[in-house]
Amino acid sequence: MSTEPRLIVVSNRLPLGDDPSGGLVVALEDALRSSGGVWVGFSGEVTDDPAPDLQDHPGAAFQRLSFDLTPQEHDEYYLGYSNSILWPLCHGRPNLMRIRPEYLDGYARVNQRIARMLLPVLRPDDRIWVQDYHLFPLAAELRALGVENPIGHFLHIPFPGPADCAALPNPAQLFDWLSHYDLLGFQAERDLGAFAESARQLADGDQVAPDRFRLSGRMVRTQVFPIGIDAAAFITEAADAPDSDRMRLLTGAKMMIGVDRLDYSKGIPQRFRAYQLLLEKIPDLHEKISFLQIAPPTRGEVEAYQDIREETEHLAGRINGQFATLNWTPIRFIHRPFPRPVLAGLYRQARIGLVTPLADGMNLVAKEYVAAQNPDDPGVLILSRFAGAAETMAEALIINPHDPHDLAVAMAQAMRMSQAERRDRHAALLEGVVDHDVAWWSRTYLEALTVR
Ligand code: GDG
Repeated sequence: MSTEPRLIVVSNRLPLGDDPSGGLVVALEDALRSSGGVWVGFSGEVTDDPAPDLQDHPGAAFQRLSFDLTPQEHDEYYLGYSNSILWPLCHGRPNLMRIRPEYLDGYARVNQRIARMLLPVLRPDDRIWVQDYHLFPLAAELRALGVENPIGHFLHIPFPGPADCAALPNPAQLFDWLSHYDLLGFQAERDLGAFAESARQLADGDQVAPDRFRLSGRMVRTQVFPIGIDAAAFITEAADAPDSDRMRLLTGAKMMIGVDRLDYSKGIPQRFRAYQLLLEKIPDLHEKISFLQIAPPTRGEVEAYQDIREETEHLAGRINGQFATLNWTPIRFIHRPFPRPVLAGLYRQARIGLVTPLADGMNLVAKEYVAAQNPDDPGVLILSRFAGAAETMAEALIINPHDPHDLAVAMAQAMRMSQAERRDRHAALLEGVVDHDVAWWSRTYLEALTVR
């Protein structure tokens, strides 16, 4: 039996038992298994009777506390405040925010409800680890109920700078919520810097040490913990991927791949325009390069997501109309998810991995693409400087996604890069992905949370 204090993980969405597990789920389940505890989150069900449900996790030494949302809560807390205010704000798109007072009410109410349902399962020495922007107020709600346990927060997306934070109806409130945590974790130095600057300018925050802030009269520790993937598992999955899942390219073209939820932060239209420019400028590449973009749907109820879908479909159609031949489709745009092992095999087959977000907390696709490569004949990662991953993946071709010329030049460079250079860059990237995997991330975070 472990002597560590128990762990309570709270995330917006509880992973489903039969989820194709991503690295984050595996790492958090491992941490829960080693110390025991509870994973708390939304069940995914929208119902009129949202009673919480506590169950043992099948075959493991921890429990799951799931709750449903009412239709109103789903609209106001999830689609509203979380994804129509905080998401665009944190991704530098305050113009896409839809500010409505009822969104804030619903967001506060759901966080309060989660705090109340957590109270009866909490033990005095439990550590509480809150994930992401849906749950900023949770520590304040728990403290109001008398909870004194260590509470940490990890933000998976970028933290907004002062100019963007100022677009919130009440910016100081965000910092007041955050002041109730013991530890605030960020993906990148860039986010810690933005937090420090915004806290100073908008909430009288006082940086008393490199990793310590006085906020609303309380002390909060801050640290950067770049998230990783389950590298060992992904390397095996990609190497074992069956040939039958491979993409058949009639002309023997080299494949370029993009894999992203269809989100306006991911820079998909910018990527399409750069590809169009490449094909216009270098006709020699016709039939030699083929672009596969997998973009499963997400948050389709929010208007900005309907717009991005139309824009991307339109662009893909135009590029194919302009350049396709009887043997060659320049771009395949697939608006559906694929199983993880198929993705792993496609990454391995692709000569170029395109990760070009306009803003991104980390971007795990960049790390998955590197892990999936054959080290003897690896592909080239093209990475936006606006992904958190760019801070630790300098051997990628780092580009500015707003500049189609810069991106098209990188595509051409990747197409003709020598095997020796590809191997050197890949070896350096792979070392970082393996050393700083998701188990390292959760271990480092929990050690920091435990030292109070
Ligand atoms: C947030 C932050 C941060 C994608 N399509 C399919 C599929 N995926 C998987 C990818 C990858 C994951 O989804 C996407 O991860 P990202 O990191 O790219 O992006 P977000 O979803 O926006 O995540 C981000 C992350 O949190 C972790 O902290 O890195 O910055 O925005 O694993 O492989 N998986 C399957 N089929 C698909 O079609 N199975």
